[in-house]
Amino acid sequence: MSLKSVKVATKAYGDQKPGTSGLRKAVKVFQQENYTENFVQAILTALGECLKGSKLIVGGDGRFYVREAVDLIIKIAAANGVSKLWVGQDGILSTPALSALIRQHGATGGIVLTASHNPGGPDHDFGIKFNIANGGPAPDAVTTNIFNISKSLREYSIVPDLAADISKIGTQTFTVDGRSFTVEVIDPVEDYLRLMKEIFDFPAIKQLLSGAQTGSPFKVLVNSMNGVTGPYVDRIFVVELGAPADNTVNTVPLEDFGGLHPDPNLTYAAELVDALRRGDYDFGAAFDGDGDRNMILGRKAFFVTPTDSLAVLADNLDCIPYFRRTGVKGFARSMPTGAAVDRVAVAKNKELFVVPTGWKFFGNLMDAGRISLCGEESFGTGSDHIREKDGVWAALAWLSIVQHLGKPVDQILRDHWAKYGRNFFTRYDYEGCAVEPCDRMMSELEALVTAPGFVGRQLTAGGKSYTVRLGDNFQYRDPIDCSVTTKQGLRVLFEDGSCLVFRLSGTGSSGATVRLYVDSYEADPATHGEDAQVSAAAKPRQHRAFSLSPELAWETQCLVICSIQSTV
Ligand code: VG1
Ligand code: CO
Repeated sequence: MSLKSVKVATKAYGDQKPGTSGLRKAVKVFQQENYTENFVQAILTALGECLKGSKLIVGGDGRFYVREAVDLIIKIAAANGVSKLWVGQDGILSTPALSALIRQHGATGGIVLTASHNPGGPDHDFGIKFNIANGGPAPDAVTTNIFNISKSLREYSIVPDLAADISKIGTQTFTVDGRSFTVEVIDPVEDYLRLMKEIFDFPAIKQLLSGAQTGSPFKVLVNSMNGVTGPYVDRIFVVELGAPADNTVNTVPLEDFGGLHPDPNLTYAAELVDALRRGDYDFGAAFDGDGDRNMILGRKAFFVTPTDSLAVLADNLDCIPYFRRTGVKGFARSMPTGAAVDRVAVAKNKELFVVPTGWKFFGNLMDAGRISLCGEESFGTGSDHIREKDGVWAALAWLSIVQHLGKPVDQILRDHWAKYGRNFFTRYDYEGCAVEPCDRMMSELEALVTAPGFVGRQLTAGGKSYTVRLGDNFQYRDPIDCSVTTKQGLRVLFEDGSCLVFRLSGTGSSGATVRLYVDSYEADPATHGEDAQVSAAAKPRQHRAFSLSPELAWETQCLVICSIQSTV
């Protein structure tokens, strides 16, 4: 069938500025006239000379509006001279699977439809993210270009009559403006599964789960929170690794995540935490809406903080076949992430990089072969097998370590702390704040922490004294392309390695979210059994700083400043 593209006049929107991870807004914003069309056109236009004949991967986390968006992307891509799209069946692809597919097919890039851990449904959030040819989120230069194009867009191109069926696996070819345009609908799980099997020793993990290794089954509970990982988890854990079917839950991706907030942390994955507390499971894992975040629990809901998870993985990577093949390169973490991995890097004589928040900052380091493993405190862990963080990969990596060491999760952590000391890490989020007072708070805090004389001050909390080593607004110079990214969060670093960080979130769909990160280091084994949130070292600073209502951004600001000043 021969089809023709048309140009449609549109008015530019001024708010299509991608944040930490793509453009995230309420569904209703994307449903405005031409809003989604404009942004998709801006992404394609930004490809410049690479656009004609380009090949893209398209898919999303199954949330409300993914199908509509996939349909628009197909029609707009066809009109813009894209030659081929690989689309996940029914529009489903986890973020890590999409990253893997870009690399596998040598695609020009990919379009990821997700607002990650933000709730889904007609009254909640949607998002569009562009990933580049290495499989990773577009770096700032690309997203800035997309934003600039979106601000002056006058028209977009579309093939209104192109009807591709994304419910059936197979290839559909169309002739558009005399050119050939192919849509290949693929199984979302198949290629990802193959990659996991190349990375991990599936038979060994299977033996661990079945009990063939130790004489008693190692019982796992995996909760997909009604997000995109469901099909991956069922296939990998039940079909391939032989876990009983009832050891995976919430594995049907739902448009509204069944009303869940698909963010795998102690608050929102309470269902998993409760089940582990009550039951006799050895291991629990939960993932976010798009499958790139993970939470790991041990017996009786023993919580592995992402900061510790990264450090333990770093310490044990060579028990995973992939890393035995590739060798273990350096490690990296985002700036607010606790510094536990830093000590592993020192012990193993590996390079350690500290980058701004957001996975896009790890891509260059991986492409250059400088790092094997990286992570963020926000439940993101991943390696250079792809260029996104990867929830299911993290769970399999943990199972590999448990299998290899022959120790349960809690014991692995205790042994790790005994060897390296422990970082007590906590993050506080103050959501739904007004933008202006938060901006004011950040600029006043910046003045305070960068003032002459701040370095060297003694701050005391809980009877312990901390000397300020550095106060700044974090700036990052990429060691590979030398690009400089400024204003990535206010840091107060102390001489013992403890650290306070304040930053504004870049993933909210409205208003401002203030994040406070507290990382305290304790070498003393007597403290290691404590819960991170009541650690002697961490608690006073956190609670003195933020004892008022989070909605009161201005008061919060006063308190933060008071807390720092009053301890001087
Ligand atoms: C948050 C996290 C950050 C993560 C980002 C995307 O960003 O803090 O570490 O990379 O979400 O995660 P922010 O700007 O709100 O702090 V996801 O799972 O959305 O792709
Ligand atoms: Co996510």
